[in-house]
Amino acid sequence: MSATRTRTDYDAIVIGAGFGGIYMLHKLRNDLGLSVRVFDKAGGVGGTWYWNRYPGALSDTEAFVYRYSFDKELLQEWQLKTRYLKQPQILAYLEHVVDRYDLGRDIQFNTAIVSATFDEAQSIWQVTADSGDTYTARYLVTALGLLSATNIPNIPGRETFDGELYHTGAWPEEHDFAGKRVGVIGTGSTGIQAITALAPTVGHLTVFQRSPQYSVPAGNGPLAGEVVEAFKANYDNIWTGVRGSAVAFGFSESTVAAMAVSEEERQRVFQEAWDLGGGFRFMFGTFADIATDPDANEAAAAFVRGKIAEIVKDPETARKLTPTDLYAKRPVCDSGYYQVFNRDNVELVDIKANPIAELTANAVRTADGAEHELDVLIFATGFDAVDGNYNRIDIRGRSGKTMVDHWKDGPTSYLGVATTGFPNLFMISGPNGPFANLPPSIESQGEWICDLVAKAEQSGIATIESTQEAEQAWTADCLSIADVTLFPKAASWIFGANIPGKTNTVMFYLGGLGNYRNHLQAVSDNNYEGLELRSDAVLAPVSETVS
Ligand code: FAD
Ligand code: NA7
Repeated sequence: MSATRTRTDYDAIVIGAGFGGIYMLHKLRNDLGLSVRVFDKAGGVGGTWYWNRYPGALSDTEAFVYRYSFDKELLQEWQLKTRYLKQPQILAYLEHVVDRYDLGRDIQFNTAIVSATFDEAQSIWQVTADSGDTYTARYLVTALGLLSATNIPNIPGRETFDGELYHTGAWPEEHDFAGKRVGVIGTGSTGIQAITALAPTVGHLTVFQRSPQYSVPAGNGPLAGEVVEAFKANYDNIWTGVRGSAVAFGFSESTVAAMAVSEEERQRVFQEAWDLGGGFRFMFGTFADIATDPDANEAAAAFVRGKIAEIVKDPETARKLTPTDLYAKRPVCDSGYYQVFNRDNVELVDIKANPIAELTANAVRTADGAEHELDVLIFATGFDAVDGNYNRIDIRGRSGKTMVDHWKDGPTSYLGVATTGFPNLFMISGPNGPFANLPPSIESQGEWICDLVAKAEQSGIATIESTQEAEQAWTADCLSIADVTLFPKAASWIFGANIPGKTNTVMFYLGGLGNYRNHLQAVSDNNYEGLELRSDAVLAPVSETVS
């Protein structure tokens, strides 16, 4: 086929150098022998773990499965010392993988991609960087990150604030908060981690809480040598279990309904999970229906409320910290979060009851007129999740149609990896991909995409594109699965509810990684049904810049 093709700069362009982009570069370049260029606006690899350097930043997937599974030797070599990994450790791991596979020479940093246009005449993608430079490729892989586009609320007076102002997802290299008056807005997973780590290190900490959280202990700590050895001896089984499970967190998910056991047994199971630690484990390892049955959900929620009452000494603070709604956001865990509010230097402001009115030069002023004076204000206000980074790039597919227009009623996809009208564009963790531990989910998608590209290369297929029917059917499936759960009833980023004006819609396949992988397998076994593989389009030539 190559004789009939005209040259592109690369066979494939990958945007993003986190877990997803690194894996795609390895697969496409090292396994398929394609020429690949990765672009990232960051100054280094790591994605999430490059940007989120705030104090306390930690993966709450346990370390033994928060990693790639493909390199069996590395699984044996890597020193696991603690149950969870802190941000610097995850960054060091990803940097090591990049070095180990000599990937760095094909990654270009400090380069934001601002547009990507599909040239229908030649069946190639042209991407443009913020420098104005353009690059062409036959395949475009978007590994833009599902929790990456920061959400900074447009609070009146933001620009007048004279102190230090940070978002946790764009954390500065250096900071010194010793003795300072620090404020944190947001009590999601990130806020909880940051607040817990900051409290003992700052002068005064003011926590601005809109929604109280159900949080359970993470249970972090050193791993005994025998535990690590057992992981290493059993990795094949571990990964088989992870890939076949729902949330893919490396623990056995419960099959027992919460209301099928006695009250005493329920409390025992909750207490055991509380003592063991882990947010996903508490929601999915205790009983099978915490996320689906209102009574089961309330039982779990009531257990956590009871713990808050036990831990927090001041009754009024405890009341403010106690959620009363469903336990149906991404489950979170902590390293002593509720305990922090027993400290003399920590103050809780309930901004649901008493909203932030404005920022002044040196304070957050709340609706009651109180001025909370600060030297530092930290936004732990989350992300424009899933499609956020897509909307920040001018992506144009067939007939010049923009992705923004295609997704105007909410982002959709076929299997989380492809979307109609955007041929040869493959998404890692695109809309309606699995809601699960991300590394095995990313590997599942990456392997599947790589197999598909290999098939295209071997068979002279010029374009791969999902059909509208397949995309609609996948979206409908995702919606109906979500409706079986309680998650749509809680306002969170999982449905886009955290961003004012964003369409509230399903953005994940909540059917579990195991079922998702079965779908991928069935589609490829069925000659990639739902995708149109066309060889009749004009063939773009194989790139000559093979690395
Ligand atoms: P990312 O790591 O987000 O990488 C995307 C990259 O794309 C970024 O480096 C970004 O700079 C780049 N990019 C985006 N747009 C452009 C552009 N236009 N031009 C150039 N570059 C661009 N997941 C779990 O499974 N378990 C956890 O415990 C867990 N903890 C988390 C904790 C935090 C604080 C956060 C924020 C996320 C956490 N996640 C967790 C989710 C985490 O994002 C994923 O696990 C994983 O790191 C995602 O990898 P990725 O490569 O898909 O995306
Ligand atoms: P989340 O889970 O979206 O949490 C953001 C927090 O910020 C949450 O408490 C929000 O309150 C709060 N928030 C958001 N916007 C505002 C405004 N405008 N005013 C006040 N408070 C606000 O983000 P995280 O970074 O904690 O976690 C995201 C994922 O990343 C997490 O699950 C991990 O996987 C890593 P709300 O609840 O909306 O009332």
